[in-house]
Amino acid sequence: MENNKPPKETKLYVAGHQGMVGSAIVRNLKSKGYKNIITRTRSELDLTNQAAVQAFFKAEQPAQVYLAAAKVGGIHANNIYRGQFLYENLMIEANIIHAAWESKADKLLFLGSSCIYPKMAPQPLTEKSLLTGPLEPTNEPYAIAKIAGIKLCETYRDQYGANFISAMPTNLYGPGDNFDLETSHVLPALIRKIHTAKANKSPSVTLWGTGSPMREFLHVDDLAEACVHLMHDYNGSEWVNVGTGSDLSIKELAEMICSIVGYEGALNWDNSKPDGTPRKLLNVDKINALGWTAKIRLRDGIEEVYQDIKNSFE
Ligand code: GFB
Repeated sequence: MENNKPPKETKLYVAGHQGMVGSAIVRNLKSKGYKNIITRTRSELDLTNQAAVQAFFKAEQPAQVYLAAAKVGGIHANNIYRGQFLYENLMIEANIIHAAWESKADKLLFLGSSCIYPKMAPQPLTEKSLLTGPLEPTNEPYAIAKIAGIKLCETYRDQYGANFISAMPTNLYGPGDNFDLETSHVLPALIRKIHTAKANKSPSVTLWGTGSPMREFLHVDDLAEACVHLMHDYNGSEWVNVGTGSDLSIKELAEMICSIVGYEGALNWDNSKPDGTPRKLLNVDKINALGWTAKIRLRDGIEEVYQDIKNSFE
């Protein structure tokens, strides 16, 4: 294992610093003493605008780039805004990766997603299963964009010798999550729905799908630690899975959230809504061997998120 830990004054650019992932990476870097972190809000820099991104990199010349900017959402948003998810993610990745190479950044970390793997690939999903079969249709556009990002890092390494690496996180949750019921991921949606059902004394709460799909959830602070670890210690061409190594059904997740919230009503399942992929548990042998493992227990992480957010629902 190599070690590229940069000096604390190294210029670091975190793209997407206002999002759940980017803000966790900034917190992690600051906690480690990094002082020269540059960021731009969406109104200051439109990452889908190639000329603007090129001008930004030319002026700032960051040494290391964390590419955490993306258009993201849960199963419904992925399925409805299919064109936007493909276009915006392709543009953001292509603009940043190309500009980072042009401005001679020493290193770049690209954030992908576990949905890049084929729907029916053997579980747990190893890095080797990429491009071995068809994707889950509900998030195929997002997955194709993320696969393109991985391939940009891989091919810029092959052709130009750029030290660009990729991490593939599983489903994430944590502070700064999106709690909008139309566009959010399942975990924040369930927290909100179950909290509201309790507050309204509703006898039941309706969740989407059958409850049988299996999902793995990683706290974003664990992901941020993994990202910084990979930036410092990993220089390989192959992308690296980042997860906890264990999963549970959506029904089990809902029951855990009911017990945290203190809701005792019934769970109804709306089968007109999609289940999505039946399972996407990541094999995390590779990142574990590189010296990182997830630390935050799911129940502890959800309790923390719930304490932080519950007063803002009213
Ligand atoms: O997190 P999620 O929206 O997306 O979870 P994916 C979807 C699963 O949770 C499905 C069930 O099985 C849904 O039927 N579910 C139950 C709900 N109730 C709800 C609810 O109220 N809201 C939501 N959102 N789901 C995502 C991709 O897939 O995985 C992204 O959309 C990304 O692209 C992410 O890759 C990692 O886990 O299916």
